Amino acid sequence: MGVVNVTPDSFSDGGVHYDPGVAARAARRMAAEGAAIVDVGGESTRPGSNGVPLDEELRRVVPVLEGLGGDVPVSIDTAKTEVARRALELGAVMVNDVTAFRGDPQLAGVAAEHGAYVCLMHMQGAPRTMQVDPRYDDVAAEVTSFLEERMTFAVAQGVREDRICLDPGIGFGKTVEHNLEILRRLDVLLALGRPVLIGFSRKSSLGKLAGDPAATTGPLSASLAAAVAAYERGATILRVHDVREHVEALAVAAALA
Ligand code: HH2
Repeated sequence: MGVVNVTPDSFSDGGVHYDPGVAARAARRMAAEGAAIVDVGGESTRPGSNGVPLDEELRRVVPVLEGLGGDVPVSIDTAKTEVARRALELGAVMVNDVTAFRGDPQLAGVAAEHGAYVCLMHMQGAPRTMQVDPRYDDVAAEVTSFLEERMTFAVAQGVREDRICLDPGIGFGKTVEHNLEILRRLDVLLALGRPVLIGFSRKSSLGKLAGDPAATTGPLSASLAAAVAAYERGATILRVHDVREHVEALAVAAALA
């Protein structure tokens, strides 16, 4: 899954794809490089962020979807029903909601109506404060039971279970150690029987592990290592900013598997 952030302020690529033409070209390039799906988002969820109003989010993402004209499989990264509805009408095939339908419960019904794929992600707290002091007794078990409950909710709203993938939400209310523990014990989440998506690409934990305690992003080298490790532990969807490099790394990992 390639990432196209149509935002001025995303943590690693803010502003790069803010122009809709540039964003659509990036999405096409990612698909050509081997991304099976491209995740288009108009709202940064980086630690400390406050969110954007509906009209601004629509203004960012709608021209990108129009520019793609349904040529590239698109996942819409949003927690807002209206944004998801417009995106699905314009050909998006998946809804990626980092609130797992808690932000806007009606979003589930809209995804169901369109027969869309859905990604449900775990987050402790909200982006503005989630990294202040995240705590768990057992992070793998707590993330898994949360996602199991959200999956039950989604299915009750009409989303087909076989359309759902689950994401432990790397960096969303989690310390470096929590993120590592989730990957080490990914089997706990995999036991729910749904495909697992991991988004470790460029996240600050990787920069910290690579030696900079004040890092706010992580390098490509560390992102590749995390993606391969996640793949080897059973993740089948990797959300990444640098598609070509990840496709190459994962091709080698797959050949060795
Ligand atoms: N991470 C980000 C955004 N959306 N969605 C899922 N399912 N999983 C993730 O790990 C995930 C996500 C944050 O990364 P990015 O989009 O690059 O940054 P920002 O939120 O600052 O736009």
